[in-house]
Amino acid sequence: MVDSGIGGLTVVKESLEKLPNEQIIYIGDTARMPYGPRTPEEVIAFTKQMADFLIATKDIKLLVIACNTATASALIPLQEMLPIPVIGVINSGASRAVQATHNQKIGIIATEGTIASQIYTHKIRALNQQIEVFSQAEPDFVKLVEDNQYRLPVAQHQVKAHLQSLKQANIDTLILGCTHFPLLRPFIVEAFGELDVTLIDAGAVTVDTVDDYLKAHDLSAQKRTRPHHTYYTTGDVQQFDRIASQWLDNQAPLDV
Ligand code: DGN
Repeated sequence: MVDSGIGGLTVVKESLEKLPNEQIIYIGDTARMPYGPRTPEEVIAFTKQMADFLIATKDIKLLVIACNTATASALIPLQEMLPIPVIGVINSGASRAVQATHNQKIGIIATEGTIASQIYTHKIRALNQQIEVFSQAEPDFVKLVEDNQYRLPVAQHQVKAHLQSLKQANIDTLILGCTHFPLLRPFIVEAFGELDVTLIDAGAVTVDTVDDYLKAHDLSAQKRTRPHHTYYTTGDVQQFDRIASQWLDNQAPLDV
């Protein structure tokens, strides 16, 4: 599994619950994040480097691009270049949101790269042309998470202020189109107040797609005693370990 930083850990968390027999090897490219403002060529090159490392040294059977920004640019190129199956987070998030909306108004928050690609809008419209899509880039939210400020009042205020326009748009479904954003979920829920908005965690719903794929291709791991998971970061190991242990509720030190 790869991400630009710690955001993909939201996908890891879901995988640990839903796919307990699978061994996870994760890379967060924290040293080169954020990916949001980078060119598609850079994002493809960085994602390919991580994938090559995992294939060459860890013999992985499937790659999950646990990052919307990287999925938007690199999913198709990597599916063509790599010898193993590659699953991204956008298709699953878009189709789950289309199933969830009743008033045909879907909001998307993501990085500037994902929003600029318009990939969510295209996927949603391909499934249902009647749906109105309201997209909003939220690069500052990624920083709040990576700086470990995601539970502080500063995050609460920013989230509330930034989501006002989506609240006024009367959406009933919001795609968390960046794998960092589920860490801000309590503040996002609070920002919509009395409005009943269904949050779609694109990364988390992707785990169901991974499960289906593994079963359909007879690739699911056999039940075994506690698979050993490994986490890599290209950045600060201690900061990564601090946030990862906290988010994954891990009492013992992680293998970072
Ligand atoms: N977590 C990443 C995503 O889902 O788009 C991007 C974070 C970033 O690099 N800006």
